[in-house]
Amino acid sequence: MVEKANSGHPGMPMGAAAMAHTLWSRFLKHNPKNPTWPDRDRFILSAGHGSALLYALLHLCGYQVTLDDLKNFRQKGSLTPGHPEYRHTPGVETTTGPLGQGLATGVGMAMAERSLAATFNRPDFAVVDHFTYGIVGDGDLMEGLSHEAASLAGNLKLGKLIFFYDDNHISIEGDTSITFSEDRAARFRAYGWQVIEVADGNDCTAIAAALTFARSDLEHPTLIAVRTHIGFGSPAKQDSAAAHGAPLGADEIIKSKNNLGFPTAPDFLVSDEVYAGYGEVKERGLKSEAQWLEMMLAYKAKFPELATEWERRLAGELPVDWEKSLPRFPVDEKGIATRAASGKMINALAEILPELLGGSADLGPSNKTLIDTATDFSAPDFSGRNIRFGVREHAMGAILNGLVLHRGLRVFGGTFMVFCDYMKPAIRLAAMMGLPVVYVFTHDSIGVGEDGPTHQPIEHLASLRVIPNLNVIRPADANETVAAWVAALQRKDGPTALILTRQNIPTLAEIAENAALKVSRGAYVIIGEDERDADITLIGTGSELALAVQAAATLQKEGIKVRVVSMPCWALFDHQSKAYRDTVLPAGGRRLVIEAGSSMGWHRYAGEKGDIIAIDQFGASAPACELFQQFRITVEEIVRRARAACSR
Ligand SMILES: Cc1ncc(C[n+]2csc(CCOP(=O)(O)OP(=O)(O)O)c2C)c(N)n1
Repeated sequence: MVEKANSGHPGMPMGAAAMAHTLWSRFLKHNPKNPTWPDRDRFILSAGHGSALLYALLHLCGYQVTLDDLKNFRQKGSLTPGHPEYRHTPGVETTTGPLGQGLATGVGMAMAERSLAATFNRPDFAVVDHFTYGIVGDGDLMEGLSHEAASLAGNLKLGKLIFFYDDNHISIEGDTSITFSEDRAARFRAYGWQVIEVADGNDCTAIAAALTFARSDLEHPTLIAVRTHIGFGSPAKQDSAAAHGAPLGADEIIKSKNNLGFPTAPDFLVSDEVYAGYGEVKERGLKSEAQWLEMMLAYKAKFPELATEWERRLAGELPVDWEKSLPRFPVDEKGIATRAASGKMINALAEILPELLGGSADLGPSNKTLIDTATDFSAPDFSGRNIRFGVREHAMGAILNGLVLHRGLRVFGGTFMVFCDYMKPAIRLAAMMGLPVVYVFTHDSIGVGEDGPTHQPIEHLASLRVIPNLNVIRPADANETVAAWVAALQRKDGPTALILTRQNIPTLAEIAENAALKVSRGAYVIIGEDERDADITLIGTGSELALAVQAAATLQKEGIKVRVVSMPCWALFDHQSKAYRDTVLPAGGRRLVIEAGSSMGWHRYAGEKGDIIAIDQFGASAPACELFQQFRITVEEIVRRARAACSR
């Protein structure tokens, strides 16, 4: 495959073939004819650069991946792209390639399995009862993320999580000893994992024995550390970095095939014997799912309500009328912090949506992410809905992806907004995979105050907004916060970041009615809707909208015709019809944007004649109200700049 594509990574697939074959042909519970069977075992190739191995397995097992698809490896439009892509290739459970994320995503899947089992399983009815398997390489284990994820998995005693470690001692720059000399087995044992070592990566009997042993321990996740040889069989390139990421070369391929006792021609040869062997996998898969379906029929008869709930949750549908009893906040000048409004919303939602669970990276009390009536998700109590992620933002991001990928759950994860950078790679994958994860990012600007510039997001809004398919919603008060949650939960095809204040902000009269509809449009006029020929339009988000409203009152007294637009979400606004966008921001009008963050990107909405009040430098440590003065995010500044704009 790699040779034909003239690019890719041959070494990992050649070295890890025996462990993958043993798992897929003898242990993995899956039905290639139905890659979405809910109780299948999950498999994650965390070392995603070894994608050729996964595609070959999918083909052999009878997934909809043909020999021609293998021949088209890495080509435009093929089913077999460079790295595995979720929703692209049947049987690929998650997108991998960014090293370390696959392991953490697997932890999320194993947590989902435990959570759903705790809810739906009954004696003699194992509705959810599967393993989560995967393969990590040296690169995965070098990444800090692997520490975060493995530590949490050990703490949670995720005994049905089993990863192979492709321990081949080679990465791109050569022998791993140049950077990576700790005792990996001891490290994982210290996390609370069971570690099984297999000395010969081609000993299928030893690998099978390790798998059997791993599966018998339901108290500890297992790492099966297998000593492998990158590029196994290649006379010139085995055990060298040369086998990692470039084709071996036509001559070396012939030599390798000779060395391994394979026919040298034709290319892409699968013997009848191999197909016949994997035929049994297909048969077994069909039988396993049929048995499960039969059990589910009996389950449905015995537990009809549970069965209906199971089907609803798997389909990702929200309960009928779920929006009927959501919190509403009275107009109030003192108001409430949007993080607090979000906390009330989470608690209201927890009553309505049993599938909702989540937590924070050790900031639950600050992020207001705790569900008051729920217990912790923990080894003795997997029915718990408060996930304690610990100070592990990156793992939290990838675990959230795994929880959603499994299906059956809706999830959220919180941290201080400034630390969203620690989880960006996982947010990016959620957006790429179209997963409806909700991020609760609180403490959203210099409003953080005394904690100072390290804790005050400046460039973060801009950097989140540029991620394709991520909806970034910065609500302007408590009712917009409720509406933002509604928009996030209604989404099925991508994640949403909620950007919330630490400090109280007024609950505005202009927003109180129909907030959900308004926020779902991304931007809407809150003052001066009929004034299409206004002298100036003020555009605000989050805590700055209330300042714009106050400034508008002053300007109106001076005879200036003002419109005020609340713009909680660029992405939602960009998806509206041109006609709607033109009613909100009529062409040619003067505009002034106010947001306590980087101005980057706002020029698109401010227009040619527009002005932007923003913060393009790091913040400072002081009480928040003094910082808003210092950085000129004030009513006076808005009035001054609006007047100046109108006189130009
Ligand atoms: C986060 C991240 N950093 C860097 C890379 C680029 N990269 C791909 S494979 C690799 C080396 C991985 O080494 P190892 O896991 O030992 O793979 P092997 O050489 O055994 O194939 C690197 C640095 C990546 N894919 N993801």
